[in-house]
Amino acid sequence: MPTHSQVFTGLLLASMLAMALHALPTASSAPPETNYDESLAGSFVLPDVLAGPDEVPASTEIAWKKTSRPHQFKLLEKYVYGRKLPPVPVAVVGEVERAEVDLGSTKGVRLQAQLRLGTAVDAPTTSVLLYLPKTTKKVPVFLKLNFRGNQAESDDPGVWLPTGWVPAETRFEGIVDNRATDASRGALQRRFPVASMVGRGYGMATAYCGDFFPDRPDGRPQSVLASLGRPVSGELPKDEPGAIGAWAWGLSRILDWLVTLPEVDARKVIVVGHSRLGKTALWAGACDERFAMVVSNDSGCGGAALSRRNFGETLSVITKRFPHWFCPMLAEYAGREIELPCDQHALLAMAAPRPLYVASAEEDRWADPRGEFLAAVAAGRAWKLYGLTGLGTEMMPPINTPIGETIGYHIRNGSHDLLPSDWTQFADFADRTLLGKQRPAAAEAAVAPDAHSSQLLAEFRPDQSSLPVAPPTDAVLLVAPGVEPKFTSMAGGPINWEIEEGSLVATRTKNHANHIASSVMFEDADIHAEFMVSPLAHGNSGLYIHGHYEMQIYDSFGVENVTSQDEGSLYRFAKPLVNAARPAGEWQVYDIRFIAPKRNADGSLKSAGTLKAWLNGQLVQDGVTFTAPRSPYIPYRHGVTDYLRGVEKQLQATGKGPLFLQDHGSPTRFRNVWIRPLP
Ligand code: GTR
Repeated sequence: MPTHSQVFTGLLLASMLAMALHALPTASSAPPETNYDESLAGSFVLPDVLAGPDEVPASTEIAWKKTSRPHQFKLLEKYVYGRKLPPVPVAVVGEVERAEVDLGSTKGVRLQAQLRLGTAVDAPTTSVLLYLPKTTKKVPVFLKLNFRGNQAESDDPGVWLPTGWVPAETRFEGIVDNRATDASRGALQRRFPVASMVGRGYGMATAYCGDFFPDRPDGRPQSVLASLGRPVSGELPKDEPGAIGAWAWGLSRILDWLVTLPEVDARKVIVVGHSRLGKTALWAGACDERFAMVVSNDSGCGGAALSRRNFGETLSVITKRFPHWFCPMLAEYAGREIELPCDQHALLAMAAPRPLYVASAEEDRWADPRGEFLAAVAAGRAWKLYGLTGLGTEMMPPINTPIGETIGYHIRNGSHDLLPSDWTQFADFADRTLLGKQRPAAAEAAVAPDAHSSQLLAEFRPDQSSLPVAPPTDAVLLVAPGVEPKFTSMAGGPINWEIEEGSLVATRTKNHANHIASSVMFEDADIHAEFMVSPLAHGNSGLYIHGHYEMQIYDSFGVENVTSQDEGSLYRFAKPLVNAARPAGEWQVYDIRFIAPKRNADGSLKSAGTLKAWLNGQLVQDGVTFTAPRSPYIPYRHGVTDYLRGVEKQLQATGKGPLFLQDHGSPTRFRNVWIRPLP
């Protein structure tokens, strides 16, 4: 399955999106004119994110740092968030309160501090809640603002209640007359999974956003802005910061304090935010490069999503409903986003070269997941200047499949929220990018195949001298003359691939998920398949062994520099040793000896998988090893059904799985497909 075809990329995105669009309800709060039609969102040219004041794009890291980044930052100040606010001295009022706390299976330390922001006696204050692992080492810390007070983030009865105004909503209990009460404790703790994160070695810090700017259109006089000498009434300068500017400033002031703590690794504080506070986290990361990593969760319009896409929430809607969030200039571009000198990919690019994580949710169309993804793609050029890979792909991944190198991205199932499963991804990403831990897959890759397998592979020399090959007597025939094909559809029912002249022809579908799965399950096996590629859709198909590892079928005849996406490759693992592909329209043959990865009873890896493959009489794979699947299109992810979920569970439990013949939009023919399970 190649990624180098643009047409294919577009088709896949469009079809994935089409599926998502049909499956989901429209947001109830959406005004009637809200667009959820992808065909009306699509075509625009983004401003050049690398451009400097003279329009010249930076081509080096230095030019970016010195010229283009400051220019893009100024555009974001002027048109979106207002001018960055200056720092003030931060001091703890009284003492930091410390307490040992029980966090389920781990013990931790809870710190609470009231910080004075400025030197005046009546300077504003904020209360910071910080949980730390019990260790003598300096730890990385996640910092986020919250919507309803620290008490809502944790059911720990020792957490201080905020004393100021808190927004009340009927669906949110425990806020009485806009004041937090005990009944609101823990109401949002799903958004702040302290036990699991502290258990992983991270500190978790939070403060209430209303300490800096009460989140309402008339909140300005009660915000920190007056203490900073900013106007809080009357007509405001066009680039006057609003709530997001004040919240981002607040995050930096908390950071001022965090970096003084001996327990905190000052170079590893990660700013995180959800929704409007996700927009804020991104802006905070842009304003303050001391944040080591930036995480946006469902930040949408005015956050990670491109404003130029006319999809979900728009600038018209957001600047009317929340006039206090941005600078007054932004509202002037409502309805004429195309004229904005910057778009939100510039906001993401501000994080470069630091690790950036963008998270979306499938049902959160209001926040335009695809617009968030595309902004991350477009921002990647800034990382490239540093020799770093951002997302590493332009293809939106399937649901619940995190991707990326220095920019991470996932779209999970479910609705607009910040969930423990999102946090798991943030921590996995931070583990890798900030703490230098290996990806679990890479760690597994260090596990070698079973010693016995090299002997098994050495002995494997199939006869491919003339086609068709007669099956050995002990083979299980999956496709053979006079035999009902032993395959099911993705849903476990009858297949709809046609039989023509004794061979089975892949039925082409647009979303490339009409694979067929063998009803016979096996662990280690010899696999034989004869096939003929068609010139249509690059002849793309494949043998998806166990649904995890794909021996590629592709129209690669004559290709000089074959890659791990050409015929003969183990897709995304290893390119073929030689190009043995025959032209479209000729019968070809694969023989594969497949040794599956083996797991211990606790699920840990005992030995890696390996295989040897012959294609048309030539050796194309010789002992490639594999563990975690590498393709986001494996049948258990892309187009998955309940039946396949069951198959994957069985595979995990027994080590036995099916052989899939892949539909990739090309009418590939198959005949003489058999397997010989190895003892
Ligand atoms: C919505 C708003 C979004 C998002 C969200 C939130 O009402 O339209 O931009 O920020 O609130 O913060 O939960």
